[in-house]
Amino acid sequence: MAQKTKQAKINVQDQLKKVEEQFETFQILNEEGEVVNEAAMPDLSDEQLQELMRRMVYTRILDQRSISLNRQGRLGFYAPTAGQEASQIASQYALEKEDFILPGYRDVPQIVWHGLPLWQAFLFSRGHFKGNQIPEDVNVISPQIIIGAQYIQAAGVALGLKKRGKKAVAITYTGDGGTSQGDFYEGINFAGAFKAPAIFIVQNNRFAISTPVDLQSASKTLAQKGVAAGIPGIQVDGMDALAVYTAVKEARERAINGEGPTLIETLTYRYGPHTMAGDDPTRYRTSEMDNEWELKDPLVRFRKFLESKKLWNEELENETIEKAKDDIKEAIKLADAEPKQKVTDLIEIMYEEMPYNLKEQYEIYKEKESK
Ligand SMILES: Cc1ncc(C[n+]2csc(CCOP(=O)(O)OP(=O)(O)O)c2C)c(N)n1
Ligand SMILES: [Mg+2]
Repeated sequence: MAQKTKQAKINVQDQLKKVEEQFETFQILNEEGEVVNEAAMPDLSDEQLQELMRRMVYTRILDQRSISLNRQGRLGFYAPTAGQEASQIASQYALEKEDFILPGYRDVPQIVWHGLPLWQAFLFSRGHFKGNQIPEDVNVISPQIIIGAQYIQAAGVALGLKKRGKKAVAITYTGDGGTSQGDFYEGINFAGAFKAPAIFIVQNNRFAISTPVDLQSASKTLAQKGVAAGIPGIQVDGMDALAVYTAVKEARERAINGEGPTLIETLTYRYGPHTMAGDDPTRYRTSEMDNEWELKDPLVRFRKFLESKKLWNEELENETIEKAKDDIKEAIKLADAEPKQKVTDLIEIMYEEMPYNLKEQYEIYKEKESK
């Protein structure tokens, strides 16, 4: 005989529902490029709006060229970015040069726009150590491959900035899958406890390789994971450059005013495969889903918005495309001109003073490489 469920004394369903309802998606531009939230419009000049568009178009070309260079065997590791431009480029655009970026493997565009020369980004892709020798005045670290690890590092960098009295933030990125990692929770919790000036971005592109986000977590939104750390969590339309920009800009202001970190979930989509190492998205995504997301495209939407203000046209678009292609050609030439890395290079750059066991190996390799 089935047991009768006892009347619960605590309404847990209601409690959870109330929390979930707090996380509405923040949007400024709809899919048609129309302003649907005038009050939230960021304070950007016409030139700044054009620059944001220019960077997104440029980055789309960089993605297309990187994919083809990878297929030609001229690049190594590459994680495609098309579809995620608003989430990536508009979030970086809200930063200042003194802010630190701690990227994941898909976040190469943000560090390039923050100042990493493109030829070095190409060398990073090839696994060449010169790709990780970030110029002194560029506040970025190398892209992290270990999912979520950069969240902890960002909390530390942010605390360091605070202790030194800097008016700057540390921003880091992970994916929807990354929010299942222990490092994710440790990072946001630590930053929350110390009111560290950090911005934690979760680029929710719906999949962790082939695992859909609703199998990844029972959490209705990923933004609400901030609640447990006592920090604000915001869900943003990640295909809307103006919404992403505004959310990050405000998070930055709160952070440098001593109000602590923010978690920002950007709802986005990667059009391409997970990486260029053999992933086939048709095995886990339907073409209906792809089409639905392509209608939300961040470039199409922002282009419509700018065209309605007479701030964008075909000529500007083509100029940007040509500039991107020229820069990429030049950068790949520079990357090719870099001498092939040797084992002795790796030993030389590792320690200020070489330990004795490495010295022995160094001599062996020096001898081998001289032949
Ligand atoms: C700690 C760790 N576990 C597993 C992997 C293998 N791995 C690489 S990417 C990935 C999926 C990540 O998905 P998500 O966080 O959603 O980011 P996305 O690739 O979609 O941008 C996994 C499991 C890894 N790199 N690090
Ligand atoms: Mg993902």
